[in-house]
Amino acid sequence: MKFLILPVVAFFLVGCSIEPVRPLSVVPRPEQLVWHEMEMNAFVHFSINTFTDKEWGYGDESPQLFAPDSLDPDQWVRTFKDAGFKSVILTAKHHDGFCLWPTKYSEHSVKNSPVKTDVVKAVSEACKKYGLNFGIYLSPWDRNHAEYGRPAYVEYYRNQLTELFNSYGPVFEMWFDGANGGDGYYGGAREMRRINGSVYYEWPKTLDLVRSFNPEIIFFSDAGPGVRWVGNERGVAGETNWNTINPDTLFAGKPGIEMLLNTGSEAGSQWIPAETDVSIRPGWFYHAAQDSLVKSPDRLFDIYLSSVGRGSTLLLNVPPDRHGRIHKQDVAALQGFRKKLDEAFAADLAPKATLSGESRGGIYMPAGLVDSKKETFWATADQVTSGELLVKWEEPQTVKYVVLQEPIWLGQRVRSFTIEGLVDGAWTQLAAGTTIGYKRILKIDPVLTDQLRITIQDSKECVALSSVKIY
Ligand code: FUL
Repeated sequence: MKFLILPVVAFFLVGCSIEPVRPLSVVPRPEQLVWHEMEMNAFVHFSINTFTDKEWGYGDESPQLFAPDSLDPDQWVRTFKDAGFKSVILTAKHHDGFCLWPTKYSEHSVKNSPVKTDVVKAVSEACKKYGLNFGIYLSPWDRNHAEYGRPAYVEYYRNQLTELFNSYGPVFEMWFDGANGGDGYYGGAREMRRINGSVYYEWPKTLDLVRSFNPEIIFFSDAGPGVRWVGNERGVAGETNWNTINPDTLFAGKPGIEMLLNTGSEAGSQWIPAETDVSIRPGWFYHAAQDSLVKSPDRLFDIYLSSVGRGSTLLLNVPPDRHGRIHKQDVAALQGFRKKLDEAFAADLAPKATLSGESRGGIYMPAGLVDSKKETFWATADQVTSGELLVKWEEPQTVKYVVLQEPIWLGQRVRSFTIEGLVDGAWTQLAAGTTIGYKRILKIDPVLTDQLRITIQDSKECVALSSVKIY
């Protein structure tokens, strides 16, 4: 009996003496954590523009023009699933006002097209079939609607949200596009209608309405509140990328706003991470003339490194063609991209190394970086805001990528770090960076080494890393 009890008591005493790492004042909500873990989502721009070769329809296009001859949302979602995407966000309505579902609030919809298929339903069902989350883009700017710019349109917009959430849930992310170019058809008025977006749409009321359908929904808009725009459409998150930002500093037209969105702010009052939206083609919609301009697997891999690899989430747009299918050029690019991901991150070298470094002990030892348990990770004692981690192999290894993660459920803390390798007996810097956040992928010139030194030079509070992977 004694033998059993003593180790248990000893473990209990040691365990008790180690204070858990305190969370910072700004941390993600549980649904934001889930969003971070998704890493790659697909965006689908499909509308009447697909058939008129436009990016922004004027709003006067006849629904008769919407005529895919072999519409196949199952093929879209299967393609995304195979490529590793975790969700699909669909343009249920773009700026031209054409609705991809048979809404009862407008005649400008698929119900008056030759096809009649409820595309929103078909995509949401394919998502269920393949185990992907489903998200909705519903353009606030509507160039078709006669009442746009007046209170009746805001009511129409809310009615549509209610209809969508009641018919096609669950919806994990709601995408509110900030664009408003002014002129449009507007029920035949054909005029300029400028609005003050933050006042006109009465967003707080609309968000409350949507939350009544799904309290955990992630809202995208340039300024959040769920996730923010990354500040460009090139697929590039900030090398410094704080998940925190002050939302009241984010207003359209503010000088430098794109840069601020790109980097976030270290002292930000809210957790509003950057979502990196970019298209696989030059345009957001399909244009046959761009078939030869589909981004290559190499280019997509670079975008992955500059988005997911910088602690952001990638939202890659892949627009279906006029047949209603993902074009073979795009399918091939996605397959090549998947292959590159699988090859680059095939075998993690970290678990076969010995990891050492000063820690606060208990469940916070370096070994916790390579186990799959979330609650064990590497952390230093309180007040110790820098630290060194030594990674040592018995045999030299060729290293090409280092992947670091912070336990962001406790906030984001790392301000700067370096990675060095022992090459020909001397420590050589291989990479350096500022923020880590949910994930940071460092691509390094392939190097043969039996030791790496990862130094967290500066951290907001005690150092904490949740995972290290080496390829
Ligand atoms: C922009 C829109 O104007 C584009 O057409 C596209 O939908 C892009 C994702 O957002 O603001």
